[in-house]
Amino acid sequence: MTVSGLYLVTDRDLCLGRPLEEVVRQCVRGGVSIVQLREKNLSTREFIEEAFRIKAILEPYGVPLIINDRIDVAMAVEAEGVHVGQEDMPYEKARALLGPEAIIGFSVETREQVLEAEHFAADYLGVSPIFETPTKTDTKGSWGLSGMAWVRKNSRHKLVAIGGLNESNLVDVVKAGADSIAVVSALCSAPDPEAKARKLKTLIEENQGLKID
Ligand code: TZP
Ligand code: MG
Repeated sequence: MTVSGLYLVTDRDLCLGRPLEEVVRQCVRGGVSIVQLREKNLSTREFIEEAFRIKAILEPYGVPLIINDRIDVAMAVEAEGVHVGQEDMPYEKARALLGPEAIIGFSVETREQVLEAEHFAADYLGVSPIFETPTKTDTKGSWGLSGMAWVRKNSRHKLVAIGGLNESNLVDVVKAGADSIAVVSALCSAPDPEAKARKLKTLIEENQGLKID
């Protein structure tokens, strides 16, 4: 599977009171390519039950399910992969547990981490955050467009950009080298997630050929 297009990262608290499943269903109808289930407050049991429900929604569309952080949950529901941050399970351990076929994404917040990740066969790097965002505030600065371009030049990996991205700025991020654009609030809090997903996906696809080298 190649990492590209529009990447939804979920946040149930930003769904304007709508069930998360409904928002995810609308997003995949609108053309989201990958979904990461990100849950910070559910019990393990609830997380697994939720992951099974989301997986059932994604399967008919062939959209892979990525579980944030929790290797055990990913294994329990046979998700396609996991996303791990710098404070989570080390990449090598996650790979050893999940095997060669799993999609494993790895967050990078500094230049040192990008260079270190060259040693890992990660399926993508999450370039995090591109811009400051109220959705996640425990971040160390932000990459900006010039940082994104630096990562593109210095990494062999597929790059998923995340943080403060929406229709007003994602074209610049694609041109700076992102293979995929990940969003939380732009989709979860959209009045019409399906229409918004369609719009963002089209913008990404229209501009993917215009990357600055
Ligand atoms: N990781 C880095 S920034 C972020 C995550 C999960 C949140 C991005 O949220 P939004 O609403 O798309 O800015
Ligand atoms: Mg994490």
